[in-house]
Amino acid sequence: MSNQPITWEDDRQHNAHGLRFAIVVSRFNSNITGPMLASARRALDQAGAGSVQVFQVPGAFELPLAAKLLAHTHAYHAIIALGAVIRGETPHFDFVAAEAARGLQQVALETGLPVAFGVLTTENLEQAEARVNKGFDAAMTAIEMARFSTAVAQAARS
Ligand code: INI
Repeated sequence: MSNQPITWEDDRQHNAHGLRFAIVVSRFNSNITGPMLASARRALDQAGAGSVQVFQVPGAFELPLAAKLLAHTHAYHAIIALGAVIRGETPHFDFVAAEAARGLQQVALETGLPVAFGVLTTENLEQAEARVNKGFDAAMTAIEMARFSTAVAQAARS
């Protein structure tokens, strides 16, 4: 048996031309979510996104409902949810973080619309500050999954 590592073509494409995105961002910890929003916008701009609309909600707990309402408009190819939940600052960290993650995944699975999980969950502010680029990563994931979704629809038609 060969000891060669398994290799494959990396066929991710981060071309967002013609694709429409909604970003929903929480105001809680806006010193973190503001830079996350900027980094997500940078990724979408660089990829040539067709349109980007930004919506604000109070906190990470509200992200799933906002994502669901946006999904039901059928106006977007993907949604990017941005938030920051910092353990040091809240006794209900676990509830807020878990419900944001569970709720956003539920929206994606129930509606079939890609929802990128750009919610930082950190022990303290310093860790959050070091990871604001997660907004960029979430936007890249949204682009890749939006393209995946349109590719599946095309394949089904051919
Ligand atoms: N919301 C956050 O986005 N991050 C937090 O760290 C946080 N803390 O610390 O509690 C937080 N709480 C608010 C929550 O998301 C809701 O807005 C609130 O409970 C009202 O539903």
